[in-house]
Amino acid sequence: MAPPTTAKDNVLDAIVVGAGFAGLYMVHRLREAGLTVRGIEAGDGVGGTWYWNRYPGARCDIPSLLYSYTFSDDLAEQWQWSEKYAPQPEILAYANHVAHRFDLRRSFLFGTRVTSSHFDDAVKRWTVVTDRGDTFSARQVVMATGCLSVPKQPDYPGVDRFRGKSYITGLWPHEGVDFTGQRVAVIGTGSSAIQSLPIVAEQASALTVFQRTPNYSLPACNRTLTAEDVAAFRTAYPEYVAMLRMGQSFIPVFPRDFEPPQADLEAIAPALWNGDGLLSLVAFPNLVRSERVNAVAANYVRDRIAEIVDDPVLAEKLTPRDYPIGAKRACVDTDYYATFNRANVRLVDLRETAIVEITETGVRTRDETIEVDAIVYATGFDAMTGALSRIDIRGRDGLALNDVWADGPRTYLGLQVAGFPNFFLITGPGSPSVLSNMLNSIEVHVDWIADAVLHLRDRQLATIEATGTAQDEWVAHVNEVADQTLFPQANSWYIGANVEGKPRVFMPYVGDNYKQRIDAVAADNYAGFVLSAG
Ligand code: NA7
Repeated sequence: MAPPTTAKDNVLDAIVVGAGFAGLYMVHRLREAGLTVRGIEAGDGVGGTWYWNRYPGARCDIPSLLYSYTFSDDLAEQWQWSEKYAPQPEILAYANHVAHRFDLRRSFLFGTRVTSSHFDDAVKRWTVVTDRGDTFSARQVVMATGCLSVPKQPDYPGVDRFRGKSYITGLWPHEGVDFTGQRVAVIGTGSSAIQSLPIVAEQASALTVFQRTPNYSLPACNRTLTAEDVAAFRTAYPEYVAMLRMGQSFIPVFPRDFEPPQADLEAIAPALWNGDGLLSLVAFPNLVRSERVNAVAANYVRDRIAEIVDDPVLAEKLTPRDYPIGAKRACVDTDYYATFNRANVRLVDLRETAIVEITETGVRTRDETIEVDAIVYATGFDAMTGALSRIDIRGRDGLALNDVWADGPRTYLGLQVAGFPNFFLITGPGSPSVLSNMLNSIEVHVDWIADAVLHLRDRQLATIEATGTAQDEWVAHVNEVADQTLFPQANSWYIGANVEGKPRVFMPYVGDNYKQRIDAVAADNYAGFVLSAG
């Protein structure tokens, strides 16, 4: 580990935690504005979730042309995606390209974790400490720590006893893994498992999949991007960016109270199978608000599973029945359901049995022991709050963020927490975040935060801090709009249900016109925030 930085470098305008897409752009914006900024990143390189999630088949579930920054026309012009849904190595290469192009690496400390961040009211500055002994003093702290950056650690009895190889999808070895000829267990059937299983199944001699909840997955219909695809996107690009800047979606979305007759819905449903993936769900009229509409889409997917999977009993086990489609993040796959037709693939339904322990040689359920050479834990993340809860964050008067959030995260606009001046979240709870195109939401937040910081600087103000009242009202609004949807009906990571003991609170914001709202707040002299001269 490198020695701590020297004291002369350590008094800064801003600290940015994380070098994923959010941290990279945040550092760029603040540095361009002439601020002194230090980024701190636990990994040894940029890319965030795309640095860690190197499991086979990892790729984005939003089309690559849209899963791209829009802040630089030159960047958009130069970068060429090869596939409709880019694979992880290419997305990581994109992050590296951005870091190189804007010379961002020199502002980051890599291989370094922030352990604490405390606000000192006397000097209106944050003291940020890292695991290698650095101490920084910063006016602003921006947490670009990601929504899916803390993988759940397997906690079955006996996990450490296993003599084969164990892997966590979110912490995949950089050198890759070859499962050829091995007996492999994969635990979990979320997006990471659904993307990786078809590839693991081709290599393994035997693959056993442990499923707790069946998932809705839509076919990616992934393919190489053609010159025509790229040209069409370039033609539409100015309009696309103009819509984003106005806070509108480029994806055609029906008005929320638009409920076509049953026959029309059934005519729309096949669009779920055309490769638009999550965009086809977003475009489905009133999908997350109407049980009747949702049932049409869900039944369409259920029928496709029955068609694809040869064994009807197995097909039924793979079919989600007890939660609405889209209420838990749907997946986008290549040959996921068909993989279960292979002779070397077996499903263990954890609704019929349970994993009792991991033994030295395999996985023991209530009914049998399945001997394996390798276990892949594809069991998800402590989402949205996990990275923040692992840092000792204290605001005014020593107030601990973990105490404030003991019953679930509370923010104003997803951007700030009352009692934590000059402390910002990017794509935090209470913002659209994981229910939007993350690259777009990151840009919206980074621009808003950068503008707020520059607003303070230009007026020689010391702090910006959300008021408790504004925060209470926002939290009530976030809950109210979530309660008008079907989202609370699923035990998803959106609601913290996948982590034992985590408060059950719906975290993303599902209301309309989010960007217009936060822009209006800024235009109204940061209504709901207190700006102080210090
Ligand atoms: P997810 O979507 O949280 O999936 C995790 C899977 O692991 C899911 O099927 C879980 O079942 C299952 N799980 C979690 N804990 C256990 C235990 N203890 N035993 C058995 N099964 C378990 O994470 P992913 O990494 O796949 O995807 C995360 C996001 O990355 C994804 O949504 C995309 O945005 C990209 P459950 O459904 O909780 O019953």
